[in-house]
Order: sequence, then C-alpha cells, then structure tokens
Amino acid sequence: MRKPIIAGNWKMNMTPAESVVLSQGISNRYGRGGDEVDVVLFPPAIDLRSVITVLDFDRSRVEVGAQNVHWEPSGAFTGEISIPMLKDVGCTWCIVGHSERREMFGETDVQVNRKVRALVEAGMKPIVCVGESLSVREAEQAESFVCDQVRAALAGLEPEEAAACCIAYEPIWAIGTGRTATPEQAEAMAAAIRATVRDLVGDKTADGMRILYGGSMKPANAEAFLACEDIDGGLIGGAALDAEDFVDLVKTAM
Ligand code: 3PY
Repeated sequence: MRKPIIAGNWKMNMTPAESVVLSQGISNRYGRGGDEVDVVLFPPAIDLRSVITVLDFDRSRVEVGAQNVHWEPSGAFTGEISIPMLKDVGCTWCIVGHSERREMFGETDVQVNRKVRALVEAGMKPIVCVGESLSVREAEQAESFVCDQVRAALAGLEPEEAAACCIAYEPIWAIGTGRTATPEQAEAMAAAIRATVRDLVGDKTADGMRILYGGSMKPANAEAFLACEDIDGGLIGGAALDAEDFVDLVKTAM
C-alpha cells in the first residue's frame, strides 16, 4: 500500500500576507490532519517562512516544499536558492523539473538530474515532474518521451536513493488549460513510468514509488484519478489556491 500524497503547487501566486491567509485556511479546515495521506504545500520561496510559521503554530502535519532549487550548496548564483537554505527554513520537499521551468527557463534533463541527486543526498524529497507536449502526444511519442525524462532524472541513483523520490506525470497540454488527461491516459502513463523505474532500480523501489497525476486536477475529477492503480496522488495547480477545494482534494485521497 502506497500512502497517497496531495501536493499544492502555488506557482507564482500569493504574497507573503496572502500565503498566511491561505495556509491558515487549509490548516483550519484540515486540523492537525491524519496519517492516511501526505499533504504538502509548495508556496513561492518568499512565502516559505510565513507558511511554515503558520503550520508550526498549529502543530499541523502539513509539510512544506520549494518549487525549485539549485544543486550547489552556495556560491555566485544570483537569484538562486540552495538546499541548505531550504532545510534551514524547514522545507522537506522540493518540486524539480516542472514543465513551466523546462519550457520557460530552459531547464534541461541534466540539470533536473543534478537537482534530484543533490536533494536526495541532503535527505530531502524531490517530486520530479515529467510530461509531454500536445505535439509529442499527437505524434504518438508520449510514452517514450516521458520515460526518457524519468530515466534522465533518476540517472545514477541507487535504489534506496530513488526511493526518496516521487514522480508527477503532468501532461503539458493539461496544465493551466482546464483540459485534463482521461484517467485511462493518466493510468497508462503512470504504469509506463512505474515499469521504467522497475527497469532502472528494481521491484522494491518501483512498487513503493508514489506517482502523482498533475494537470487541472480538482475536486470534481480527482476521485477518478485517485482510483487508478498506479496513481498515488495529485500535484494540484489552480485548486491548491483555494483552501476549501484543496482540503476537499485531501479528503478525497483519504
Ligand atoms: C497544474 O495543475 O496546473 C500544475 O501544473 C500542477 O503542478
């Protein structure tokens, strides 16, 4: 049995003041939470301290992660944030390789792999995002494209290191478009991702790895995704910005 994860990717939304209101709204509705599902918020970096302060004050089980990180621990990397900085503020998770970073900021598979390796070495939990564009899907290359991304992201990891990672399948054509993959499409890809992980690092890690669906997941469609055999949760965009919707999603996963 894999424990489900509901993760909220706030993207570049919420000022620090707004982030306090949203995390309080989530904490009030969710209470201290149960142990049936991992709940993780990914606010913008500037909000991390305030969100963690709210959740700590409420002794909430909700965890917090960053949306991006640099693999070097410190140095001349203007504008970047390091793993020691994230750990110091209380982050335990980090999103890596979101398609918006790959597409808009030119993040490569090699960089994704460096980030994943550095996070795992530091004891943090990466959510590695993979997903194909519409043109790749229409060319019937989706599965090989996504599985190549998985292989590149996990390259060089030992099975126990890979076990610290989750993978989020987020078809680019379903991000911010209101379109979603069908549960059948999402399950087929999640199964292909698990088979790739099996190939790379063996049965134990593949069977335990949590694979999330992302791309316009909301309370109205979550149940069908979460019922799929190989889908163990969601990386939520827009619906993560509404406390009621987000907590509804958490309850659906319970
Ligand atoms: C979305 O659902 O829009 C996402 O990109 C989640 O990461």
